[in-house]
Amino acid sequence: MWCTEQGIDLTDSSKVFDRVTLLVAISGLLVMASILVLVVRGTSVAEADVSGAVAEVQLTEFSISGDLKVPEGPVVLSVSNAGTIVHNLALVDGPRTPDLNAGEQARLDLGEMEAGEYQIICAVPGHESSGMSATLIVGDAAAAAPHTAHSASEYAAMDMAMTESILAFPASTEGSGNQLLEPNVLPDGTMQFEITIAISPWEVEAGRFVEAWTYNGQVPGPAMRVDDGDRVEVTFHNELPMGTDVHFHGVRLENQMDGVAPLTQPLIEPGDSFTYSFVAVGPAVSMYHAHHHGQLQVPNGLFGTIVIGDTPLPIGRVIGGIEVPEDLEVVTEFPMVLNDAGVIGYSLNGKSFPATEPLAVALDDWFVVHYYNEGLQIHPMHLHGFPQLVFSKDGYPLDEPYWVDTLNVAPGERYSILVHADAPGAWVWHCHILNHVEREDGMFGMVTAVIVEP
Ligand SMILES: [Cu+2]
Repeated sequence: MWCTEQGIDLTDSSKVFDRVTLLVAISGLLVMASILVLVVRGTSVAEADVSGAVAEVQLTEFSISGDLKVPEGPVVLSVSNAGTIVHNLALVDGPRTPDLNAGEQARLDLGEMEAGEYQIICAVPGHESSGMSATLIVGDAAAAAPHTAHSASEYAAMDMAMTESILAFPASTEGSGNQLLEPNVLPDGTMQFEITIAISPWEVEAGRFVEAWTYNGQVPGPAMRVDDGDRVEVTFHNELPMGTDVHFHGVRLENQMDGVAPLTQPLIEPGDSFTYSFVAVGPAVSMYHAHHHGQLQVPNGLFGTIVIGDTPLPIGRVIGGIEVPEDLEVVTEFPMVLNDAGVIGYSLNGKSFPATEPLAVALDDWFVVHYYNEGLQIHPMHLHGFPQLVFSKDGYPLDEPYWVDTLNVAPGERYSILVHADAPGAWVWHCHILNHVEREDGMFGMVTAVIVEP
């Protein structure tokens, strides 16, 4: 008898009664618990189905997607980081999730919300301007559809804003980047440069100052120009609140000068200095920028250009039926450094339109532009009026130069182009991703112009 084996004496009737009572009680509890689970599950499913108040939102590089239309009332976002790097989700001027590593989730309780459009962004520096911005529509979707919501007076205001923003060009601002840095020439001919890295105010557009991360207080940092074969020493003094390093992107040098802490050198700690030395190998059209936390430091302003020697031009050749004269003189070499993130945002040479610098030339001049993309996105650079002859990629002269009117420049890439200014006028020059250059309050960002005097 199993009960006896378990030590219960079946001959004792009171003990048997106790045991039965206990079993009944346990069974009852289990049934109650099951009912409770069903009720709870039923309630939560009903809430999601009927009110839609818990919306699923996914974060990736660099977009925000998911259920971005929710009913009026209490709104809770279930936020998942489906990307590969850290993101968060913030209601502009409202609550935000903690930083979420790849694969992590969090709930963002936005409380009671009235019908309308609300902006939600990733607040990690640089991510909003890279595309992590979306509109959360609360309530009647029809009331919030962006292209039907404008009244005639709102369209008229948009017309005026666009006109005014364009007429403000070129707006003057404090500071300009790419200033030629004079070397100290040592007795043995070494070209010695000194650069201080610090956070300094930078006027991106008229009246809008940001806390930029700068080389010698400029964005882009000072331009360095050396000859093929020069011995070069560049000393960087770190006055940032964090460590940094400097990678010479596109310059041939020894591994220990490659600027990748802690792999090739120790981190340059705050208050410390580091000297990079190399023998310049040209021709090169190159950049220098932070490598350590580049996702933060570079978009915020830590980038500059270094050109070694002269890249040969395809003079005296006929390319695509167009002759490039043997005796042409290049009137200027214009650096065009692209950025799209961080505190600087969409910009050309550290400035946002209408504060961008126009390029002024005379009729029939030939000029060279070096494009450098230090941003996080591709930018198809379109010049009105003139074809661009691409003669060098990443500083390497092309055997087969080619003509374009729009040139796609990816992050890290450099292209060198030759232009013949053979028609007078103010010719707009801009990235052709239209929301990199225009928004409801007018033209901004990656636009400038070539102004050809007759
Ligand atoms: Cu662009």
